[in-house]
Amino acid sequence: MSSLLILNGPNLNLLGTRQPEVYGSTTLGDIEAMCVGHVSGTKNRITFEQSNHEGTLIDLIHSALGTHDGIVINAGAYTHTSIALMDAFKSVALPMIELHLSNVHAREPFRHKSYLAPVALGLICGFGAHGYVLAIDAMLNHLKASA
Ligand code: CA2
Repeated sequence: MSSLLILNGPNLNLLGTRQPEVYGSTTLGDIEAMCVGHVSGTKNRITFEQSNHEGTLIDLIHSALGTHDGIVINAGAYTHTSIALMDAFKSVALPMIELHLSNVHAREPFRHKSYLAPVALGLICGFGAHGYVLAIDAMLNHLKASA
């Protein structure tokens, strides 16, 4: 059995309500239900969180130690700016997957930089909401293989 923390950063609470041409029409609530449904019937568990605040995300990463086995994060724009989030992942040393709905490499150059990528197990981007399911499966597979 594995326990995963799925973290969502700034503005992702607005998913499905604005810019559907970029981010789709699925809400974050729909994505959470999809993730919960994906692990239901297994012994694996997920906790789904969203915050617009860098410090809150860092607190959640710290509290994952001893509680969760791996973290999937869509850090939103903090991906491209936050050394503090990178340090938090370095300090807890839990396996982490960086996730984006959009293909950040096909977008503006400032979205090509990630402070999280160097400390991530791997990256998933460009598959919209389905990326969350891909990330859960990738993390569960990694945890099983390294048990
Ligand atoms: O593609 C992704 O998942 C991103 O992490 C989304 C971030 C963006 O800054 C990253 O470069 C890529 C933005 C999230 C904003 O979400 C909104 C959703 C609906 C309406 C407005 C913003």
